[in-house]
Amino acid sequence: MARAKIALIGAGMIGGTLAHVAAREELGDVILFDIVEGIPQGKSLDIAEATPVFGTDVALKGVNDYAGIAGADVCIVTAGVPRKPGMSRDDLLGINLKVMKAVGEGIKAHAPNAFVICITNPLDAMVWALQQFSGLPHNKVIGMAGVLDSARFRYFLAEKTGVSVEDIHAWTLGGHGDDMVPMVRHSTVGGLPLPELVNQGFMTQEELDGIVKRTRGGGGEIVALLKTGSAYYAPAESAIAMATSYLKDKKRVLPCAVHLTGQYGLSGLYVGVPAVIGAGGVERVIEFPTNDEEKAMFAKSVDSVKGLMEACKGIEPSLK
Ligand code: A3D
Repeated sequence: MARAKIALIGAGMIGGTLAHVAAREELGDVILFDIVEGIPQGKSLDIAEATPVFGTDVALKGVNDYAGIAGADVCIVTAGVPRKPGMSRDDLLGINLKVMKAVGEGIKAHAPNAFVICITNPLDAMVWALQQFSGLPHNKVIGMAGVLDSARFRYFLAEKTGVSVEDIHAWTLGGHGDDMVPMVRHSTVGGLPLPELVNQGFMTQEELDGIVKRTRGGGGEIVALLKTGSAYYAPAESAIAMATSYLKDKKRVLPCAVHLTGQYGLSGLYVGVPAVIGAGGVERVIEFPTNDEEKAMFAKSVDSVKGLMEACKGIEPSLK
């Protein structure tokens, strides 16, 4: 069988890391696309020269023309600009919406059968716009945020409890903003829900509250440290997990920004929820039962996403 073809739209910090990981894991041949000449070519040649050391047989190519992504099975979109200290994700909207238009049209023309994973911020609004600009079916266009936010949550819980990250399952839902919703009651360490961990003395309620707060601000914490941009290792690994679930039909349950059609009482927008990702793209949305407090937090987060969608419509009236 021919190797899968993975197109990475945007060859910056996340795009380059995606290419590195995809090649190292032998996920498929990699096409790196960017508007800047030389960067995708240089990064792909550098990684290709590492394949004899990895021992993986994949081809890598850098391109500046959308014709180069023709026939891609997966497109991962990081094109646009990242945050700098003092900026919110929402500050990126004006620039990145224009980028999504160009990217969506490029995918529509050259890779209409691809499974598309958007990473560009502000995530929930950009993936919603990208789906419309590309015209691809909703089940084939998703956003990466929840896997990353949940990984941060899991890491902080592992650090606090002294339990392996492998035995911690944690979930963040809602929009990818600082009002995201870490699902404390549905997250577990060794099968025990977090409130039970507090009962058993693994951590205090104050420590758990601190972890929830740190998870919400996890992106900003890295931006403040790096000063020149935002996180890229964990975001790239998160998108690779989503692409792998699709390409290998693993049907993993991953928190992703997906198009809702009535689940969680919402429709017509993209927001973070757990979803089964397999060969059919988004195969099913998992609905967590929510109590009043969780419903209120989710509603606040969704309101932020709706506000960004309205701002996008103001800039690009073709969006519905
Ligand atoms: P960066 O290293 O600046 O890479 C972006 C790349 O996009 C650059 O190489 C640009 O040349 C390229 N680019 C700009 N315009 C276009 C265009 N029209 N077509 C093709 N390429 C273009 O940024 P990064 O890789 O660090 O981050 C990329 C995006 O991911 C940003 O919007 C970040 O805010 C976002 N991000 C999202 C998360 C989530 O969890 C959702 C996490 C971290 C970063």
